[in-house]
Amino acid sequence: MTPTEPLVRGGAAEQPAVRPPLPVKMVIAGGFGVGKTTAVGAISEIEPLTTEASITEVAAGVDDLTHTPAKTTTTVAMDFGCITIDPTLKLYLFGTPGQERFGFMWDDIVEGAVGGLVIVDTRRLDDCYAAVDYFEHRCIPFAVALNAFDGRVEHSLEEVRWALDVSEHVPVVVFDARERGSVRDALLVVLELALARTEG
Ligand SMILES: Nc1nc2c(ncn2[C@@H]2O[C@H](COP(=O)(O)OP(=O)(O)OP(=O)(O)O)[C@@H](O)[C@H]2O)c(=O)[nH]1
Ligand SMILES: [Mg+2]
Repeated sequence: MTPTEPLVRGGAAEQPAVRPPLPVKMVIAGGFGVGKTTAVGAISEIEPLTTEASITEVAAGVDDLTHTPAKTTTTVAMDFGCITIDPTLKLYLFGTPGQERFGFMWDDIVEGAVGGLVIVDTRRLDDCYAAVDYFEHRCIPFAVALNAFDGRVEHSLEEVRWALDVSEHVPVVVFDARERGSVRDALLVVLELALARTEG
């Protein structure tokens, strides 16, 4: 066959295979009610799989709903969604449950992930320490995304960086968990980190 001859001669078997996009697992983590399920739902190209349970009166006494009074459900296992970044890469998103009592599931959810996005509500910084610690201790690349509830964040990026005591290599970005483009940009920051890790 000369170089100018087409690869396809009629038989399907002779057609060059089109590779499916590379599947990449990423975790959306953070404290209770910071917007993890919202973020997965905003970006997923499939109907996201959710495991929401109603917040009972008993749980409402345990979980702080002060800043999210409209919240009526909570994730009890995980969120799942996906987004094709380009023809070569597809992100599979796994959202963690936010409540501490479901922390035992995190290892299973994070297994095999290239990185994580830790969502933070700047009105309740304390709630995200556990998630930040989790990724730091396991040396999993992660970025911190400040969810701009009601369009604003309570502290500057530098103040949050200082309060969380994250290394200068950890990107801190502001985003809106309800906005598809905003979530996409935040995920791309994590992806870039993960790629740099594999190349480095
Ligand atoms: N105003 C505003 N509300 C938001 C934003 N993101 C999430 N919410 C609301 O905040 C509440 C919490 O969102 P969820 O997505 O359920 O939070 P979560 O982190 O998945 O919560 P758990 O799984 O229970 O830990 C919901 O009532 C959302 O509608 C945001 O960016 N701005
Ligand atoms: Mg949730």
